[in-house]
Amino acid sequence: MLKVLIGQMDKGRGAAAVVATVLLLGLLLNSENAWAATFTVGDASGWKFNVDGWPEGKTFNSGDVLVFNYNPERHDVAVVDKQGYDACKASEGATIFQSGSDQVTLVKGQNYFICNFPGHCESKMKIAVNAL
Ligand SMILES: [Cu+2]
Repeated sequence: MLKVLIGQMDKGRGAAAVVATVLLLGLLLNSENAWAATFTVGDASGWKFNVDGWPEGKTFNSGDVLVFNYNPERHDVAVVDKQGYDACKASEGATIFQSGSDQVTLVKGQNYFICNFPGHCESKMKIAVNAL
């Protein structure tokens, strides 16, 4: 009975639904990538002191990519939360990028980054980015 139902009544519709779902998912996943913007933090100046005002006036979306350019012998990029941002302190086990040309994908909501070298975050080497 079940076999008959699936075999004769729902087979075509079920297959079509699966195909449609796969196509839709593919579109959604692709469109996010296709529409993602790439921002160079600090623009031509790069990731440096007093960069904290750089996000002002810009609109960021989740999936957008921030590029941090800097000399890896002098700086790094630590992913922190609001507390770490305000206190200029990365938590233990925090993700720290240190290639000198890091690409970081924004997540929805607030994204906080600081330079984890002593004193640098205090010298405004930090950004808070809100992604829609
Ligand atoms: Cu630094």
